[in-house]
Order: sequence, then C-alpha cells, then structure tokens
Amino acid sequence: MVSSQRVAVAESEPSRRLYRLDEIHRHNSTADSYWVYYGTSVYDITDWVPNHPGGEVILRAVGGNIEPYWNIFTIHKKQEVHDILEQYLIGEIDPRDLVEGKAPNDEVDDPFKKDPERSDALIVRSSRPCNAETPKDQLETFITPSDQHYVRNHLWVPPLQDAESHRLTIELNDGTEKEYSVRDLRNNFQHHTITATLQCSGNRRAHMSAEAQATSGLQWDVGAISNTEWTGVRLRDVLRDAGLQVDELPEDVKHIQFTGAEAYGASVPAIKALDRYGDVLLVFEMNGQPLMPDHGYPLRLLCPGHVAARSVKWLQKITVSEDESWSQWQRRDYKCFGPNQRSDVDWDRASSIQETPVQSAITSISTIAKDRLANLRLAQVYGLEEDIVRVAGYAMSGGGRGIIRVDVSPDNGRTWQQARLIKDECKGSKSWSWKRWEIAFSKHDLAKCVVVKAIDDSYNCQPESFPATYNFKGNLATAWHRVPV
Ligand code: HEM
Ligand SMILES: Nc1nc2c(c(=O)[nH]1)N[C@H]1C(S)=C(S)[C@@H](COP(=O)(O)O)O[C@H]1N2
Ligand SMILES: [Mo]
Repeated sequence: MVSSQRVAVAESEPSRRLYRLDEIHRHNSTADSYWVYYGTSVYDITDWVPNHPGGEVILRAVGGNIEPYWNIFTIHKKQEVHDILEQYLIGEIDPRDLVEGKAPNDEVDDPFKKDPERSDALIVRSSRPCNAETPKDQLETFITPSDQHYVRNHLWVPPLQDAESHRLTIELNDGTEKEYSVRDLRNNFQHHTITATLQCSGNRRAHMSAEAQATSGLQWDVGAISNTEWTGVRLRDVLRDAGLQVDELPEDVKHIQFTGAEAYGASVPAIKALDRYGDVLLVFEMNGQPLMPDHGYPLRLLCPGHVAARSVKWLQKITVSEDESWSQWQRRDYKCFGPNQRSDVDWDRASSIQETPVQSAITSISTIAKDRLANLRLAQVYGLEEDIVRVAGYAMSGGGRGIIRVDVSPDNGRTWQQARLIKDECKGSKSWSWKRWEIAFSKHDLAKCVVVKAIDDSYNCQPESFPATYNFKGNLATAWHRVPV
C-alpha cells in the first residue's frame, strides 16, 4: 500500500511527482537519464551509475524494478545500500498502477543459475557471486588442488564456451583488430609452464577490521590465496604476432587492458605485460588440466607478481592503450588510501594496486607429544626433546621478489626465531610462488600470541600493526599475523 505520508511528500516536493509504470518503462529508450523503482518509490540513478561498485551491470535494471535483482545480488540487502538509493528519490508510482498496494514484480533472469558445482570444503564468504576461500589444511601444500583454489567472482561465471570455439579479440593502439581462437593460441605459440601464487588484495581483510577499524568488502581470513602450476602462451608472443612492436613500444602504448566475458575488466602496465622475464601468460591449463570454470575456462590472463585482480578470467578482449582500463575495478576499487581518508575520496588520486607487498600468515599451530618426535626432522632442526608446538604457514611477496627469511615469535613479539623455509620446485623466470615455512617451539615458550613476519629479497618487511596501514577498503592487509595461543 502507498502510505499516505509518502504521497504527501511526493506532492509537496515540487520536483517529486507521481509516475505511471509505462512511463518508467518507456523512459529508458527515450531519455539520457536512468530511472528505476523500488517498493513504490521511483529513483533517477543517473549520477550513481558511474559510482556503482558493481559496474555497468546495474543498467540491466533500468526502466524497471531493482528488487528482483537485489534478491539475486543479496550483497545489497543492507542499510547503507538503501541509504544510497534514497538520495536519488524523484517520486512515487501512481497508485492506479499498484496491485494491492504493490508494484508488479518483474521476472528477471538469474545470471548465477549456470554457475558450476563447487567443493564443499571451500569456506564460502558469499554465494551469489561466489566468493570462497581455500581451507587451511590446503594452504600447506605447495600446489593447491584446483578444486580447492579460492574463488573470487565479482559477477557470475559466464556460460561455458567451448575451448575450441572461444575467441579472443586483440585491438592494437591503431585500432586494428585480430582474432584468435583458443585452438590457434594452443597450436601456434610456444607453451610455457610456471608456478605462481594468486592472492586477492582482500586476503586477511578480517584481521585489519579486527585490529584497526571496520572495512568494507568480503571479510577474508588467510585463505584468499592459492598456488598453481599454470600453462599457456606468452602474451608478449601473441601481441607481437598481432602486430605490436614489443621491443620498442610506441609512445602511446602504456597499458594493456583485459576484458572478461561477463564484464569484469582490468589492466596492467605495458612494460610488465611485455617483459620477456615477466611471465605474463594467456593460460588454458591449471595443474595439467583444462582451467576450471570458476578460474577462467577456457582462457584467462595470468599476471604473476601482481595482485590477482589483474589476472582477468574468461578472457575475451585485449586492448593495447595509452590508458588504464576504464572498469570500475581498475579505477574505483583495488586502491589504498590513508588511515584518515573515507569513502568520499578522489579515486583518481591513488594509483591502482599492481605489484603486491610482502605478506605472510600462520595456517596451523599444532602440538606434537614428545613420544612422537623420533625421526621428526623439525624437532631435530630446533633441538627440541619436550612436547613441541609446530607452527606453519606461507609467505610471499609481489614483483617476483623471493622470500629470504621468515621470523616467528612464540611470545607476542618479545623473542624471535627463524622458520625453516621449505624447498619447493618453482617454475618461471622469477619467484612467483609462495614459500611454505614451519617452525617448532617448546610448549613452555608460548605466551599470548604466536606472531609471524616475512622479509623479501629487497629487505621489505611487513608493518607491525594494522592501524598505521588501515584503509577503508581493507586492501593489502599485511601487518604481522598474530594468533592467540
Ligand atoms: C540503484 C541501485 C543500486 C545501488 C544503490 C547499488 C549499490 C551497490 C553497492 C553500495 C555495492 C557495494 C556493496 C559492498 O561492497 O558491500 C554494490 C555492489 C554490487 N552491485 Fe549494486 N547497486 C544497485 C543496483 C544493482 C543492480 C541492479 C545490480 C545487478 C543487476 C547490481 C550488481 C552489483 C554487483 C554485482 C555488486 C558487487 C560488485 C563487486 O563485488 O565488485 N547492483 N552495489
Ligand atoms: N573476469 C573476471 N576476472 C577476474 C575476476 C572476476 O570477477 N571476473 N576477479 C578477479 C579477482 S579480484 C581475483 S582475486 C582473481 C581470483 O581468481 P580465482 O577466482 O581464480 O581465484 O580473479 C580476478 N579476475
Ligand atoms: Mo581479488
């Protein structure tokens, strides 16, 4: 029912009026402003569209009811989203178009209905879109099994294209285009295999929220990270074939933009994308098998050493450009601001996250009784004969910088020891994979918190605490990881 108060507001406010439903539907095709309705209210969301964190997908709702979309994209079911919408109120639906006080509910297509099945072991943070982290026990193997790789989807998984028929379009800086099928890429270019870790820029965000202040976005623990053996062809080789002078870049080539089949987009600097030792690949296999649907089948970009947001899945288009990608996720997300800055920031003033800083995390703390120490290498390394506590985890850095040391404190930072770094078979021109580590303490040495921090080969180290690196988006949460004992 339209409350009489609402109608009164609509009538008393000169710019607010009553709208017939067919006027709202028709408005879409005839005007350069965007109208939607929600409940019985009408909104002009034109100014919000360029600011929408979900990007242009919002345009699907224009001319109709946004409620069925929000029933699918449940991320909107919170007060702050309703508050944004209210700012764009322009009036009410004419009561003549309401049935029992309600606007008719439009049927909309659920874009998630073709999403693939997933392992039950993944820790789900949101289901539509699917965002799920790798369980802790799987963070201790060098190669993450493909079905245990964390999933970070901003939208839906685009319906499976056939690997043979899926086409990639490359647009050069002079506007010329060339097309390749995945079969062309596979057959006509040299294959390369590298091991590389993908880490979401939100990994450990929950720790920043807990130890500094609330952050917006998915509250990941330590599992928005995984390590994989990827096989594909060099982006450099394909761009050269498409006609780009890869060794002497034209002045107007600064960024390579990538677009996914659902609408996601991002870019990386051309000097990284074309670096002979940068190992930027167009990937069609993970761990010796075709890519899994969630991870980009049939083709994804793999930009090792950079934040995972740049490794665009379901790759459909590459654009050689003077500009960064214009997508929401390049320009209005995946940036960091100062601890004092809030959501009304000037996004253009911060640079996009590309290479990532040094990171580490504890993935398990377990007690091993002294009668089980015989032949346990770890106990020998640390010369322990009593009951021991084994602490294990991962460390990694961006830009191909290797991990040279991992310091672990059993007593909240009072004393430190060096973890044993586990040797693994890494492939690629630089250090693109995480380093697994383990350490043992005598049970009596533990006090309050176990703490870890890692150092990379440029001697970068992690910040001690979260408040100093707090940013409202909760990106790059890399402060020392503390786990209470
Ligand atoms: C005026 C109407 C809308 C408003 C005010 C709005 C507002 C927002 C806000 C504030 C977020 C960020 C939420 C968060 O980070 O917790 C968001 C995300 C999102 N919205 Fe909307 N939205 C609207 C309509 C829509 C519609 C109609 C769709 C789909 C057809 C949609 C799809 C999405 C998606 C996919 C995201 C997630 C983006 C990501 O994870 O990067 N939105 N929206
Ligand atoms: N097309 C497309 N590519 C994408 C994304 C996406 O939502 N759509 N998410 C990005 C982000 S933010 C991350 S962290 C990684 C996650 O890759 P994964 O799901 O294979 O772990 O993919 C990146 N590439
Ligand atoms: Mo991400």
